[in-house]
Amino acid sequence: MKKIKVNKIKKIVDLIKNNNSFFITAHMNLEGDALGSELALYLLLKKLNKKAIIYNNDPTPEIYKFLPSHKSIKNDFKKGKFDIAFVLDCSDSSRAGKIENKLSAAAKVVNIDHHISNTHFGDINWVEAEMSSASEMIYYLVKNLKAMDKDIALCLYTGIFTDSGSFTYANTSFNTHKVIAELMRYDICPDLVYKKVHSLCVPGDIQFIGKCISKLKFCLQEKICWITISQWQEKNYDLTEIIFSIMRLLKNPEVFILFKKINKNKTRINFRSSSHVDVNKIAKFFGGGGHRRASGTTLDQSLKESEKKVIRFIQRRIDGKK
Ligand SMILES: [Mn+2]
Repeated sequence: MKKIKVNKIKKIVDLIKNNNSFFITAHMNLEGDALGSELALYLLLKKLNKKAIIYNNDPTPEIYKFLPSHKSIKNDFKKGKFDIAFVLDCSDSSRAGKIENKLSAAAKVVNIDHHISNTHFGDINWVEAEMSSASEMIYYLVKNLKAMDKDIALCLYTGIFTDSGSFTYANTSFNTHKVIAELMRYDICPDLVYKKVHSLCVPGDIQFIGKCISKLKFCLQEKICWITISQWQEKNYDLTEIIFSIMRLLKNPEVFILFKKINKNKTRINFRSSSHVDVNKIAKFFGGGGHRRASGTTLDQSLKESEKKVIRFIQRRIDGKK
């Protein structure tokens, strides 16, 4: 287990103490960790009587509208100067979408992230690739500033819960559970968070998932398992994770892949690894990135071409390791 970078925490705590105006952003396609870490940091800064504002590229998905202070999040960037810009859960500043151009409105950019592919784009970069989530990292700032309360705890719990796959992914550590235990002191209802985040499907969704699952393909003695989806339905919640969670029930696969047709010449690809295969490297080869166990990329190619290229590459890579 790697040690937490205490010197970075101290540095950022000092920056918070010694500055006054902050803006916070996270990656496009908001999910639990992006929103949980943003809102927890926002509530922390407000509690310390600082000026703080959250600017996001995308609107907040309906399912996360149970998080405290979500209404304070803005999508239209108002002109202004800030002391600090916090960029959370972004491996690269471009992941912040249109907000990337606004980072120059701040004197300093602080990059707080847990993606192994992080490009260290900030003036200060606190990157912990071993941590479950950006929310787990923000916990240490809150703890250091002795500001934990019920609302902050709910934001952090939700971020850690979602990014660790309900504490089942390999990024769930001893420390993750220690942090969760601390957060549980603040009246968290795990059953309610689970329901808000996971119990979301309507009957049509289950039928769609069933159709996807019926198209499972395999190669290399079932070590690689994938699905190509030509009619992808973007939902307010993450069907990708639901489909992966079903694929994960399989015993043999080491790599799971979803190919989703965005349009004729655009395919979104998500990778998951169940063991030693580093899917960050695979995604990187195809111009994307992420984590060792979870990554993704988008190719400017048809669904069929993308499938052929990626599967051939992985076959070679995994076979080559033997
Ligand atoms: Mn994250």
